[in-house]
Amino acid sequence: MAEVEATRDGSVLTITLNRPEKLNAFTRTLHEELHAALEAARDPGVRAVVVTGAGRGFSAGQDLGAFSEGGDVASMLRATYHVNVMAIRSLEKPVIAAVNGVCAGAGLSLACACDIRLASDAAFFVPGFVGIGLVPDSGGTYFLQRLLGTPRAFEWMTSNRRLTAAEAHAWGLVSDVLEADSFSAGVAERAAALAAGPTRAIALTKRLYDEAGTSTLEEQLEREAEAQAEAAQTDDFREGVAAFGEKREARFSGS
Ligand code: T3D
Repeated sequence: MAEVEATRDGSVLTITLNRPEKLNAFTRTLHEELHAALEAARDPGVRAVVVTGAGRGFSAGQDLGAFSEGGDVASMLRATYHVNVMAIRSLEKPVIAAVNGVCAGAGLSLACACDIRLASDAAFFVPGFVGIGLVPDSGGTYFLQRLLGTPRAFEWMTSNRRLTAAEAHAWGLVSDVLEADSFSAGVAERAAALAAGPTRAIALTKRLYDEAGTSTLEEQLEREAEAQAEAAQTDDFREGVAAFGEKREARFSGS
């Protein structure tokens, strides 16, 4: 059975981490299959991506049975987690982490690398790393610092405290909490809405927010001007303006 499954529904690609008996903990194979699925997500017909987990877990992070103790940990991280985190960030379309359940360690980092996090009310979040004497990796310091601020991120990641979905929402770690029973349907609705949006403008917005963290105001104003010049050349911009004038819903094509 594949450790990652990718399914297409219209212009939404859903990538499911699929080792439910181990809470979708990462193995080499899972990394490789996730990478292949993220490559497939580059297809122009895909306009929104969902990453989720099978069973009661999103992901419990590194498979501790396949742990690289004594091995070259840094090289392993570079060759696996880094590649997939960068693939998500460079993907020119929105990526939703649909956190269906347990989310720990590098699984938490992966969720934070996504553009939007939606949580099931059955989900919970555990730092994990400190529990086994490690530091947050796979972007865990980068993304959590930006999402939560340094004091809260540091306190949480060094406490190993289990956070409920409601607490994660109150902290701003997830955008919304949906009922477990209707979680898949709720995620599908959000993903379809994003996929029906002006895909190029959404991609440019993603890039602008990534750059904003390290830009000066002057640099960022210039980047916005350049991105807007690009967005203004799209069919979706023409359609958006026409739809406004005709008092109807815009029908964006993603071009
Ligand atoms: O060198 C390197 O690899 C560096 C890279 C590091 C990246 C990291 O992600 S480090 C952090 C690794 N993750 C963890 O430390 C979390 C370990 N898991 C847990 O603490 C707990 O399982 C959870 C808090 C996530 C969930 O607890 P609970 O009670 O809901 O479930 P459980 O009963 O502990 O787990 C269910 C099964 O999944 C169980 O298997 P079993 O006994 O039924 O056969 C458990 O062993 C398995 N499982 C859970 N997490 C992992 C795992 N198996 C392998 N690796 C795991 N990470």
